[in-house]
Amino acid sequence: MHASLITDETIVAIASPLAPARRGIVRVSGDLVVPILRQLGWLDPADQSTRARRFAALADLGDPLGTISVDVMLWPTRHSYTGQPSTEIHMIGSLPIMEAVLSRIVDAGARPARPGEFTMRAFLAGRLDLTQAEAVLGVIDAEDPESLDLALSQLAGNLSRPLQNARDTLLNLLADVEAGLDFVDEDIEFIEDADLVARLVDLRDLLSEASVQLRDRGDQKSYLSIVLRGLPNAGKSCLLNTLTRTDTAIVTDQAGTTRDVITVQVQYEGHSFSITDTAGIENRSDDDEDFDVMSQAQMQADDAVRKADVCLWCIDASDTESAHSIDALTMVSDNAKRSVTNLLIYTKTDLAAAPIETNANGACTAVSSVTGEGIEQLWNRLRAIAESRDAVETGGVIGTAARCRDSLRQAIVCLNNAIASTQNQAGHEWVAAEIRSAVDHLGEVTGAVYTDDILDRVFSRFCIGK
Ligand SMILES: Nc1nc2c(ncn2[C@@H]2O[C@H](COP(=O)(O)OP(=O)(O)OP(=O)(O)O)[C@@H](O)[C@H]2O)c(=O)[nH]1
Ligand SMILES: [Mg+2]
Repeated sequence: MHASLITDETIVAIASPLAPARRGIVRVSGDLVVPILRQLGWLDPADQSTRARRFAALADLGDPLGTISVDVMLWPTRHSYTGQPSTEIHMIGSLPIMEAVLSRIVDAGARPARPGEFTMRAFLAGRLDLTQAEAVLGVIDAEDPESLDLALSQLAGNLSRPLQNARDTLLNLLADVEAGLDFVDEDIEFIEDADLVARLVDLRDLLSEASVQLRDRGDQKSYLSIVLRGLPNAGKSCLLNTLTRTDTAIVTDQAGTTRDVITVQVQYEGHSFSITDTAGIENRSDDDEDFDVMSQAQMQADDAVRKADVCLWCIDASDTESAHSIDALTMVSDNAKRSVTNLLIYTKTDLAAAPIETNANGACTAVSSVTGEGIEQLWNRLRAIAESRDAVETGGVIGTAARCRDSLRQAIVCLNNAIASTQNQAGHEWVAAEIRSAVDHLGEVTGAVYTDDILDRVFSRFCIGK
């Protein structure tokens, strides 16, 4: 059994960020909460109230910290987030103080919590279902407004509620079919075949719709966006064409060919990428006749870099002044969005006077669009970035979507089998078996049926204190 499933121990953790802050919170959950507070002298033994309440207490933290005043929130009964007696001790957000409070509580009988253990208890107490528990994780992890929105709406149950209803309807249908099985000799039918098929078809369509919604969510950010940036004539457009195996971008030997940003989608070994070509980096003065066009092109390009996951800074290896161009590029890349992965790409290596030094981790790659040299290495590097990003996202909302979609797909297969069995008059025991597996698969989505393995995967990703 997963260790965190043992819920009769009282657990404690620092629940606020482990950094100096105005307020710090230490959270405790379990049957010993009230005895511990009494033992530490933070709760008056005469106070037997069962109401949730908030009060001030003096915490003696020993030398050198002395006595500090803390704010105690107490849920003495099972009406709490975790479904157990719980308390939160609020204090100044100083790490040594939070740690001292935590160790006093451990000395009094609690044990340090494992990651996600509070949320796990909330789930086991029926306060949350699995999709909501994952949504809590999504809220904690959400990096951008869209994933935060998605996580919050999942937390509100907009995904799990309709599926929960579908599962209940299926259970009723199953009861009807199974009741009929008991009376098969008497030829009593609790549900007509035509009615059964109609109801199964309705449910299947509902699940298919949910599955499409999930796919849209899951695919929202499943591609890696790459932008090409560099001085005019660096070979960016040529590289776009090579990477996408198209002739999308115009390539000429004149500097300043590309103006508009051009994006091409491409698949490489099962990963989706979008590659964006931009105008070369140029400083124009307002005397130039195409100043407006150029400055708009620069703005569009900067915007593309801000939105991208990876920026390929292209440097012409045949350009003897490339050292100078590196300076220019470093400057620009410093200004670019900090979460973008910057890779240095030497282009036109077939024209380079001397071999280019690249580094092993792929942060700097030498390529030639003419000979194809280095293109595979570049792809490998991009694929590795896509994979590591997928791994991170599987930890969040996208992971929920993928897991739910898989269970939904299996539920739909079962319902299709049930429909076919009914239409072919294969016997209601077959139909019942298929409906039962569909119920189980739907249960996996909302956590009504759960295995240690799923729980482990979901909760081990939480941070301690959540
Ligand atoms: N030999 C060689 N020539 C290249 C290579 N890549 C690009 N070129 C040439 O370099 C010139 C500029 O290439 P482009 O791809 O248009 O350069 P760019 O960076 O898009 O230029 P702008 O759009 O003006 O900013 C063209 O004449 C290309 O044929 C390469 O790998 N090897
Ligand atoms: Mg170009």
